[in-house]
Amino acid sequence: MTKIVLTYGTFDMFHIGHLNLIRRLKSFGSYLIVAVSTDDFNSLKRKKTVVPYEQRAAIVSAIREVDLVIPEICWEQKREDIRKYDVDIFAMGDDWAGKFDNLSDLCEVIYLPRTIDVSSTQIKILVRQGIKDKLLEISKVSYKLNELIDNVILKE
Ligand code: C2G
Repeated sequence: MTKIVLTYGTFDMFHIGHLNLIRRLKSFGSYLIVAVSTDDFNSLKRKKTVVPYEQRAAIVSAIREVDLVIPEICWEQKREDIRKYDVDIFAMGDDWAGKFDNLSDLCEVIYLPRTIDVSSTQIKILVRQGIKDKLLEISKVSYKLNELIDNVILKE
């Protein structure tokens, strides 16, 4: 008997936390639907993303465990999606624990532990820090070069 699982997310800068969740979700059912937040909806969520919706959706739909990707365009679509796709289990990471219990009249609602020490935000911070370190290195080299120009070349 087909058991249908549904989850929602931004899935920006796809990482192991997203993959762990998707793999765990597939163990609960035989058909996994992932609703990926559109760029417009992310603006509504006040969530800045790096990767545009089309690419985020393409990456998620390429994952073996994912059977269908749909766009998430608003908070309110969940009830309609659950009915439309005859969902048995609605699931999210536990940073959302309790937030969607109101859907439990339509289907089972479960929250799974997040993967610790990884998030799109952390990845962005690490990348920014790497760029800052590189720029600092470049400025030191250019300072040395200027000194060289002053001391050697201009002195002749
Ligand atoms: N997640 C996780 N472990 C992480 C990071 C994220 O398990 N280290 C889970 C989140 O709990 C969520 C899913 O991966 O269930 C997607 O996370 P985000 O892309 O951050 O999605 P979010 O912005 O929480 O959007 O209507 C619901 C929202 O669209 C959820």
